[in-house]
Amino acid sequence: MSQTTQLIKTEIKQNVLLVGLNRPNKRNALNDACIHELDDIFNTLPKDLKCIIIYGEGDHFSAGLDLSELQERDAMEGMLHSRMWHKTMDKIQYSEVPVVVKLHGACVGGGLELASCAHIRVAEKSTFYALPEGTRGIFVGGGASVRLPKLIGIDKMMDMMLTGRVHKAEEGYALGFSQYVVENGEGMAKAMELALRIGENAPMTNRALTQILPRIVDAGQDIGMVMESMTAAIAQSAPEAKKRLKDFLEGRAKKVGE
Ligand code: 1HE
Repeated sequence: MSQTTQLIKTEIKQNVLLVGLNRPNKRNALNDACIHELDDIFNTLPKDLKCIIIYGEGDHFSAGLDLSELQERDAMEGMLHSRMWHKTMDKIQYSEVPVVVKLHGACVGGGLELASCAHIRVAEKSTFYALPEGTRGIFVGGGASVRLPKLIGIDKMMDMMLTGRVHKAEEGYALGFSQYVVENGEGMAKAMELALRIGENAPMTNRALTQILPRIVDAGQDIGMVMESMTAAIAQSAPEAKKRLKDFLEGRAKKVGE
């Protein structure tokens, strides 16, 4: 499967869905139509998919919200617009299969909000992170208030919003923006390597990670522990888990680190 609309490219390679933001001349600024297309893609994921990689065409991952669409909205429209982003970003965060995002160039504003929904972030050294909302006189609306402090801490987000501070890739890696940082031009190969590795996991484990772990974290200790026990019990009762455990005990499975 390979499809290019004006705004988003999709292609499947080895059961990995590649989703390319495709407005390079607008630095992959995300207009409403882009968000609707992303929403459609996550509503209709093909069967047997192992992983998803989101990336940006051109020199940047994404310049964030398409600011040209912001000018005419009243308060209610602004609220609905933000909630529309939330709905789509939630679908990405709680996706049936894990999402890897490959970053390069600008990963700012709504682009960073999109990247924050992914489960693995691979940043090329050209990547830079910023929240220009602070200096544009607006506020984040795509979920950054909730997701970003979990990655980098509220104080780092506060600094970015208040002072316009920009973090480069390697510093961003140390701060928690990405789990991987690679040389320019090597991000897609790394993302694919990770996607294929992720795809070897039992689907139940991957679902537990994308759909349950973030909710356990949000639930608080008491409820979270019960949710963990239930998830552990369900996961280990699956035939796939029993087979994998048997394979290990009989010397057929990889050891840790192999
Ligand atoms: C855009 C946008 C955009 C570029 N909306 N059109 N985000 C920002 O505040 C970031 C704004 N963008 C930039 O700071 C720069 O464009 C970049 C640093 C990302 C890249 O710079 P550069 O020199 O490569 O590109 P450029 O010349 O600035 O932009 C090329 C074109 O893209 C130009 O249009 P053109 O018709 O004159 O060619 C720009 O106007 C256009 N463009 N970024 C619309 N963002 C859910 S709430 C989220 C809230 C936010 O995300 S706020 C943060 C918005």
